[in-house]
Amino acid sequence: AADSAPFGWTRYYELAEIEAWLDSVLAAYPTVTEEFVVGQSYEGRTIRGIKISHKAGNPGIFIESNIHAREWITSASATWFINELLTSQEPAVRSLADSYDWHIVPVFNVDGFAYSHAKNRMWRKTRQPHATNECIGVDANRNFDSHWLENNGASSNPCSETFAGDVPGSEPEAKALTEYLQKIANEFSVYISFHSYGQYLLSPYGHTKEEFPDNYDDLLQIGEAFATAIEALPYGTAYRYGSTADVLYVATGTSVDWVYNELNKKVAFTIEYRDQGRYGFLLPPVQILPNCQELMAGMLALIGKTQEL
Ligand code: ING
Ligand code: ZN
Repeated sequence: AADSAPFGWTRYYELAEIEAWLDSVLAAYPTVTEEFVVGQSYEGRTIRGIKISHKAGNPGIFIESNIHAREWITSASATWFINELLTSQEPAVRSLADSYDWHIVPVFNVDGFAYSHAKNRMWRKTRQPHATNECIGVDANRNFDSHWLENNGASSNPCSETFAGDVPGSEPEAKALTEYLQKIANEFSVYISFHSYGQYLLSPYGHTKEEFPDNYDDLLQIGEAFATAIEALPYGTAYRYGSTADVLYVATGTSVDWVYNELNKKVAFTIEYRDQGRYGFLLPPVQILPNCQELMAGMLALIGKTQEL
């Protein structure tokens, strides 16, 4: 909106700036947007989302972003994507906006994200202290109640970057998302979790590479469509695809596996954005927009293929 501070996609923003931008978007598009609240973080911040609906009764797509604090490209991409759904005049994007209800949480791990800006750029976890250990925080993407702490897919050591927590849902953020998704389970059929880095589209399962989901052939076809669309852009960026455990590593108690296994949502993916390690989590701001263009190309292909199957 004209009366708010400039916001764009040529640098990264702090939580307060992202929230102010979200407020301006909600104010500028009151008929097609609506705020929702997932819950409260450990430090008492509100975990906010935006629902974008151009038509009642559309199928829903849920996007969870920045569950890991240092993965700043994820919230930059989520805000860009929100802006595209509201402002793009491209027919393919308009169709994506008009044919689906979008539920988007641009910054899920709000405490960790604030900490990654204020104190430690490489922070990943939540910020809840442990009862008996000096180390702080849990890997929120190991804290969900699906195959929790099995198969060495997470750590029981509070000082590990992949600490699963003392119990599933120990983190108020993971517990809140679990409850919120249960509540709106009939409002979405596709779930996407934004991460960086590595350039992958990852499907279930994370918890094992000995087994694959029933619809794995479909998920691979969607992955191929996603990767092909991105590689066709002028940047030629290569994405790999497959099950998380097969192409990346075994990870248990993740949000995507929980949604797939417990909510029975058969189209559930993790996107691991740019790059492949040159800059890693410190993706230069000049790459935000190219990454976003790749997201849109990939998302159009992902949804297109899902519809076709
Ligand atoms: N990678 C993800 C992680 O949580 C992942 C990979 C995502 C595994 C979703 C399973 C499910 O470790 C990063 N870079 O965080
Ligand atoms: Zn991550």
